[in-house]
Amino acid sequence: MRVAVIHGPNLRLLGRREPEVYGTDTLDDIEAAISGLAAELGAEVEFFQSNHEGRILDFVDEASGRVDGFLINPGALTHTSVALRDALLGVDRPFVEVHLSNTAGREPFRRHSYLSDVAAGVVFGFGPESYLLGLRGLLRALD
Ligand code: CA2
Repeated sequence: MRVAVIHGPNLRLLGRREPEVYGTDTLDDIEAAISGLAAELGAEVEFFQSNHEGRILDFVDEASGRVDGFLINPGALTHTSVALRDALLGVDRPFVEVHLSNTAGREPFRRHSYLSDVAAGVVFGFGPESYLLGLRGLLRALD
């Protein structure tokens, strides 16, 4: 199985700003943990991060030809992007939505996701572990 892991806007700031909300791990730390788990589970992973919505939409389309599914932390696009929802629905590959923070317990505008109802699953609130739980769930769904 091959999975593309997508990080949305501003996630490159992880570990450098707002550690009280997002923890102290950097994106590189998180990607190393994902790679380790993927190897253990016999899966291949590739990573993509962009601060640009259109680039993420293009990546979803382009990567869909070579991956079986997506693990995505859409960042703030979660709460704003019908375009990302349409892109993920359009490629006919399952995706799991993950968040570091417990979005249900934060500001009201973070409580709605344009993706959750069409995701194979959603994991939020466990910090970097959300990605690892999400990867396990996605691989199980793909099995
Ligand atoms: O909890 C998550 O993983 C979020 O997807 C993170 C997004 C936020 O907009 C979502 O509501 C929940 C923010 C990503 C930006 O990450 C930063 C990291 C450090 C400092 C500032 C932003």
